[in-house]
Amino acid sequence: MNCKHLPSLVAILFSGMMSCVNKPQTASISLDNLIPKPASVKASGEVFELTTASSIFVEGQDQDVLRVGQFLADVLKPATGFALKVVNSGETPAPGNILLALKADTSLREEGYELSVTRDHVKLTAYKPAGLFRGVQTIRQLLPAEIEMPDIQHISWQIAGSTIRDYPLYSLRGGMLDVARHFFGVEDVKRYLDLLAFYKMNLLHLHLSDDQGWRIEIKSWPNLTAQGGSTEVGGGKGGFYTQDQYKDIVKYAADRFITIIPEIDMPGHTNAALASYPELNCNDTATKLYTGTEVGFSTLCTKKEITYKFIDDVFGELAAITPGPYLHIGGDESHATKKEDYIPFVTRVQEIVKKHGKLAIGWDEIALTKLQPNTIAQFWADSANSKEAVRQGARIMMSPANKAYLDMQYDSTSRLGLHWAAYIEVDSAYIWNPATLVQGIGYNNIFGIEAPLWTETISKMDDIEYMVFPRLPGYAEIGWSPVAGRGWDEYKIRLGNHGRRMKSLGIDFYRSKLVPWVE
Ligand code: TNX
Repeated sequence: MNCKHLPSLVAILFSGMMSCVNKPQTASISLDNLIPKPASVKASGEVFELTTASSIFVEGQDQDVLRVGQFLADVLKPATGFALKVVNSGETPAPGNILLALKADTSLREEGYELSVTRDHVKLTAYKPAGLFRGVQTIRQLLPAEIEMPDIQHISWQIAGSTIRDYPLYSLRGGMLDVARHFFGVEDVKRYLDLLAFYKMNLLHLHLSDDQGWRIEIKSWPNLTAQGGSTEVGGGKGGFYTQDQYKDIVKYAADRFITIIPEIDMPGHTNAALASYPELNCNDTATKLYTGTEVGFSTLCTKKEITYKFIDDVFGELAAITPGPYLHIGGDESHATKKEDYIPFVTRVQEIVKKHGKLAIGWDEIALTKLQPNTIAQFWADSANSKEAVRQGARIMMSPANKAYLDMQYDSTSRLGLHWAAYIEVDSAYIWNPATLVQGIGYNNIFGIEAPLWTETISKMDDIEYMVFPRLPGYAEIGWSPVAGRGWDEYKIRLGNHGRRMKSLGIDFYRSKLVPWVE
């Protein structure tokens, strides 16, 4: 390594302890660039080096822990070229190894973890396997950014010595992907799950139906996908997930400790269903498929009994393949449904969800109805609705459109996206606090935070990545990290340093001028 070319202050910090001669290549290691920022970090001043001789020791017999160990081995392999062994053993590992173990510290709850890195070891402990998985993401981010490259990098794999104790602020944090306006296949969804997991998010809401498309196989109503899944915005060929493919997505998510929340939007946003089955329409006539981007023109026929049989069948099949506790019922922008029809409809749909053993989530308009205990309202636009939901004892999923909508343009020059709610530059996306945004909705009322990506203007994975990055890491931090000790001026430095990491992950992110990118 050429000492003149140490890339950053942080590397210089550690260069005192490292020999500048005989080291392969630059290693920029730092404790200062983690996103989301951990609850507490103490530097030890030592450096651990991962080598081809390292192994990952896993304590105990928990299969999930073993799986997390294997996940770590798998993510470290491409760039290091090391075939790290996962060793299930009770013995104390010799120096140079990584250890993963559960411990009976309930204060770490579901997702917290402790990480100790010394010259001799990397020791990751948690109360639950999910905590180990979140901690594994920290290990990835403590290694040089090249660790995310898909091929072998000849550098030394050092980790800055530290003690980290970390846990999330909110228990649900994630994204929504609209696969209805444009369809995205299983591989795209898996990549999105990988990227959510990298930033310690634990929820993916899939918007599975809308005017332009029905995207999930329902065996008792096959025309929903045969007809309703056959197109998308712009008239492309659309698509849908078979139930087996959906189960594969759910499993892939569960392997990353991510919950899938499936949404069937109703009574509005239903043209794809109305075009597939004439009997769902009040006039018994199927509508035409729709490939435009207007909203608010469709409605299920709320007065017909067959409508509730349809919903019962759809939610019955969906509940059977969704292990997570939630079903999203939509409920937004039902401008074609009279208010006096909307209220009994949503009331009854909540009962159907309950009958199938699930909890209902709906966009904030559902607060106009009587909410079942434990129903969740998703705040997107109307604070009065959301306050009404709180008054009824519901909890709020925070997705304010003018702060958290990933389909909003960054500025007026953005090549993709809409701007009806706001232009959302990277600083604006970061500078807000879910617990103080709406008067009367505080920390204890908040169920989680979610950044939705609507896809009227987005038709391929590259476009998804351009809109999602670099805003998503900010949402991940808002959801995970304590408010004290972080702020835009220091965050933008950390984000800038993630430029190389995102690039290594193959993400073509928006290079906001507000961020000092290091690539
Ligand atoms: C509003 S947000 C919608 C969606 C659109 C989105 C576009 C919400 C609950 N409904 O149907 O896709 O705006 O930004």
